[in-house]
Amino acid sequence: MRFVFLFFLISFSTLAQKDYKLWLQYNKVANSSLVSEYKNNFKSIVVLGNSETIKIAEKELKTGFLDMLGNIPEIKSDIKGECNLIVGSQSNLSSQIKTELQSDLVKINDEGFIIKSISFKNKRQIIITGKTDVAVLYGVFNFLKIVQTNKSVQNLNIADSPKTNIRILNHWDNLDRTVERGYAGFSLWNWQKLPDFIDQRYIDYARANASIGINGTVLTNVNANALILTPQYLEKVEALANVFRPYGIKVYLTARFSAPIEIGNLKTADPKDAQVIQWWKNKATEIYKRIPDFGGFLVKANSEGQPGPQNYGRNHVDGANMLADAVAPFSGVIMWRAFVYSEHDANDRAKQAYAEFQPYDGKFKENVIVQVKNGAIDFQPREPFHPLFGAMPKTPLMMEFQITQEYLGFSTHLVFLPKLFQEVLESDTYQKGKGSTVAKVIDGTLYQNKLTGIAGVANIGNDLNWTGHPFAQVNWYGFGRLAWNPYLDSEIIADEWLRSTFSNDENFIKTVKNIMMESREAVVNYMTPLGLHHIMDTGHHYGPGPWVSDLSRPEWNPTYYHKADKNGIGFDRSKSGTNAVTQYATEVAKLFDNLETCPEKDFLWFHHLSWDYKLKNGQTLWNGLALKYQEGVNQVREMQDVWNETEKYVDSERFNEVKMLLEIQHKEAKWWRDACLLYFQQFSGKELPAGVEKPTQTLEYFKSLKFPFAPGNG
Ligand code: GCW
Repeated sequence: MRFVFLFFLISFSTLAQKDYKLWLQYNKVANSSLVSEYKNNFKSIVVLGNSETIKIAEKELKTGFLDMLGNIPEIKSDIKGECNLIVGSQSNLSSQIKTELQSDLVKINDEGFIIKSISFKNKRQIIITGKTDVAVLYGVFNFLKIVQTNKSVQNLNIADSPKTNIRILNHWDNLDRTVERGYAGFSLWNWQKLPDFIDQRYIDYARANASIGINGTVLTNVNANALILTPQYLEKVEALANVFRPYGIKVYLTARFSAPIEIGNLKTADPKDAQVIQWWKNKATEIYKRIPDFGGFLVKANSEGQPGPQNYGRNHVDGANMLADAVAPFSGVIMWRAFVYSEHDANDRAKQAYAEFQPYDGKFKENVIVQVKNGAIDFQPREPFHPLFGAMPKTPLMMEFQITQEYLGFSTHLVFLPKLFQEVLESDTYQKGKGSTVAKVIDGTLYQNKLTGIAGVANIGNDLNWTGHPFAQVNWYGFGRLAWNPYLDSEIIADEWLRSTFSNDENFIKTVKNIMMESREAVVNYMTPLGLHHIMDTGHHYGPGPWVSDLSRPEWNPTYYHKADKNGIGFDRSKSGTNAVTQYATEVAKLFDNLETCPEKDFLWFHHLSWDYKLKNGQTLWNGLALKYQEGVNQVREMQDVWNETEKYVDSERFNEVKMLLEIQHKEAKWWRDACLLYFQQFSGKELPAGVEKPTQTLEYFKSLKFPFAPGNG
């Protein structure tokens, strides 16, 4: 009977679609000496405590050991015998073990964990502990990762705590299950079947997030619908919150600023109106009654047509603080977005968020955190860091990254985003002298902020593989890892993800890691090299559209951003242009302002340069630009060549998926190169340099392409 059961379990787990299992594949450990090392080090597991979270941790260990080592060690509730793996929160540990761990326990915060080999009463033990049960769960996932990545467990000594408080996914999911800028199917949240039907996916989603330390999720789109705040929907939100809670994940919602009018029958949503204030207080009370650990609200106000306090002559501070008061009694937070720009403002769009928000420094309530996109425009393949970072010392700022690839090839291009995230986090704002990196702003160490956070716009949908592209999974994974530790090297992320998702074979790791690390530069090269930005086709942002110039709002037109003309190309944000550079600290402003010191990768972001401008490598700007486009295409070819050699390491399903996707990426990289170069050539009037391939089509052809049903565009 037992045999039959085991057989069923094993065959089920091999049959289950590999893609679906994300980085939790728990492949069998191939190296036999490692297998015996593991088995000798934990002959039995002692699980202390019996909360739902601890039960999840125990189940995870069983699944992990069964899949990776072929059997489940004995599970016990006491510490007799040798070589135990002891799993439980600090409060459940014996006082002797606590004394043994004293120096580690003082190091960790409430979500931090300890994984440590100790010799206790002459017995070898491995302890996984933390101050809370969720911390223990994090410890368990991290312990399993050690086995997944085939590392030794002989002398474990890890004490690791998350460096930010709010590590959160932002789902731009609509109530009709479409996902704004989503390229992986429909929303996971099946509102029609909730609250009674709990899809297994909700549990698997929570498990995947917990495994990387994500502790919050905003279920709904920032372009919000007030209906989510009605009892009919709150009941469904409550059901999701109940599923996520034992995994340490809090639920948040987007608050539509005009909700008091739309669902509250009030005449106004003025944040200074007594009835409006009361309405939000009542709403918060109602929500917290259902969901006592509700996280709070994320708000997009007075941005791209969303309602907000300015509709009533008030400002962002008035709006944010009014909501902050409503959730404060319940320890809720307000994440107020700084993504604002206006068609009535003739100012350079890149300057508007700073101009509007910086003067509000110190004016927000304690439980407000301002959410700032990584760059001043909008999630481009490359943007210099947002000038607000470091510029609001008295206001907690949280990072907003975009995991979904709105501007980076949807879910058909392999682009390893942790490399982009790292570049931003490492940028030095110089706001408190050298070393004032964005990471230090975000984790609160630069200005000693208590409230800290990182948000990632999710790339998750109901596609079988969650993210549309098998390699887009690493962007979710990497986001979580960097939210936990914004100082992590992206190469480590690539390495551990490859091992836990595909294979530990060194030949596979080495070459595939290389192409991942290069993939971000590749997409910059074939889309927007040398600081170009926002030249995607309009609305859906699919493919190139540098020629678009007829949209009602000036800053929606690609021509606004590249400003190509007979004299040259690029947006002059230097002192002789819009002077956006002065929004940065003096050192940084100088660096960007001066062509001698401005990094070439940011040239056309900050400068309008002549086609004959000489680049550092001696090429003219025109030739250099053309060669960059070609280089991007070549890099995709290299990615294809490398991938084609991996067949022996990868299951055929994922091998073929990635192969087909890389073919699409190659086709589209050429499309980008040809369309952009043909278009810019009209202004430069110059031939393509040697080494750049002939265009595959005419400019007219590229301009004629229309995509009325491109995904993610509502
Ligand atoms: O990136 C742009 C997108 C919009 C999005 C907006 C925002 C949710 O094109 O789809 O709206 O930014 O971040 O608010």
